[in-house]
Amino acid sequence: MSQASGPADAVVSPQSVSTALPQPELTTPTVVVPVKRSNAPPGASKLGRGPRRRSYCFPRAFAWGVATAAAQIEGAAFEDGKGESIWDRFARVRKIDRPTVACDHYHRYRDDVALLGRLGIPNYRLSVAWPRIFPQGDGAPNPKGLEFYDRLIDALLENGVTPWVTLYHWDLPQALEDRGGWRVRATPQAFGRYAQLVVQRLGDRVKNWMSMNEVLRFVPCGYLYGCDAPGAKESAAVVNQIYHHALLAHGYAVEAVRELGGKRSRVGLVHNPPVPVPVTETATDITAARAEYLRETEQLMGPLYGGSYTASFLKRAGADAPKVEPGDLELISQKTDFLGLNVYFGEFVRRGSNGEAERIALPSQYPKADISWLNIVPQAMYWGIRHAREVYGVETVYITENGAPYVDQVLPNGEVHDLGRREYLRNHLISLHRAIHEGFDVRGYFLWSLLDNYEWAEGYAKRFGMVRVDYRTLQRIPKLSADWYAKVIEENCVI
Ligand code: PNW
Repeated sequence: MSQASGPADAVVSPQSVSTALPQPELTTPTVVVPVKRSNAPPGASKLGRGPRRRSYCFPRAFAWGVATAAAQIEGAAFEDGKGESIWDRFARVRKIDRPTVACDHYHRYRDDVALLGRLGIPNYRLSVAWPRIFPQGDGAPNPKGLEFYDRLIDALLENGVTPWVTLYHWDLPQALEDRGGWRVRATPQAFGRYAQLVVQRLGDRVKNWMSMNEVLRFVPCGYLYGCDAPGAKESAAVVNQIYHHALLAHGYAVEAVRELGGKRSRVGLVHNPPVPVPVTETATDITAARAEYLRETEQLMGPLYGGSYTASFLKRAGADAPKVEPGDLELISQKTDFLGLNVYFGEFVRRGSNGEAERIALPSQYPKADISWLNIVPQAMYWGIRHAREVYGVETVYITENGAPYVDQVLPNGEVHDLGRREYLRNHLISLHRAIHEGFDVRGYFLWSLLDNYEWAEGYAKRFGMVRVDYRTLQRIPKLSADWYAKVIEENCVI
């Protein structure tokens, strides 16, 4: 099947699927140097104008940016009235690194925003800390919390940086966890009230909203395996109900943006589907990869894009299926403006001898970044975008996170030559370019992350930043990848 044709075999009926993919206008390469016959390499004359010097240029309006999250950079965990979050509690109880100071962005935000401006980063994805706004999760808001985000947004705009705001990036107020957390419907309802207040307060300056970050990570890790906050290990029935509540929270956020965000405001979910990459790009392996993608994502994407839980999910869940109240699925499946995709790695899939999808285990020497789960599979960028379109009819996509941790060395001259990260990013951008070139509607890319930061249960040991943070002095040092990325943005091409 040609990639440019419609999702003929979409499995879940999507919101509205046009048959032809839009063809974005790619900017013409800025440097096209005709090769003179005299010094041309053998055979070059057959290429007409000579070799193109720029192969990977992006659409004119493409939104380049970097991403962070409140709990990972802000610190000031108990200042100016902020309430305790489940991460403050979890880290203390587990005796692991705590987010109490992190990058001290709460006090250094002006410098960090000025750095964004200096590097020429036009878009910045941040999150609002719910416990800063509602220290008890609900009830009376904290004026000082709101004032902080006022100042931050104003500073971004003054520096020519467009803010993109995530409403929930995992820092649930501990007070709500104590009352049942995501297990109870009261939490998505409280989230709805929080979303309304934030959209009302910042909506005059913020037009790009993201509801929830990575439901597929915080639910299983926080409530099934216990590896992330709040560290619970619940039954399948409770976990399925939690997924449903997270979807409801997304729905309330969409409603808040539609009602209070003003005309030009846009909203989407940030999703982290596993990405099955077909071992060969043949119809059989692609079909297998797609089947695997559907199985791994239908619990969320069925309700979001099809307005119902799929029959195959309900069959698998059996008696553990979530309880759904009238109106829930309408709230959840409201049309959004884009889907955010966080892409870090992929898994290889082929059609097995029994005709079913088969995952191929990676050999021990397969390349990895400096964290157990990050196998380097740049093709995941392309396939993550293509599967979303072909399986669920997703039209507009932003890459809301992509990046990798490496052990960085500060050289005697103070520089950090993080070429591992640079190659990772560069190869993923080339794969992203392929998707755009084939006509998929990808409008932007956010590098994870601006700064080295608090990598959740992994603490400060894992560095994802394009800017190094010295956790002793809190000094920031842009790495080679930051300078490189700034030039990519300036040229609008992979360089
Ligand atoms: C995302 N995995 O988390 C989050 O959105 C960020 O807050 C985080 O810092 C970043 O990616 C890097 O980890 C993930 O195990 C955590 O596959 C774990 C996984 C994926 C994403």
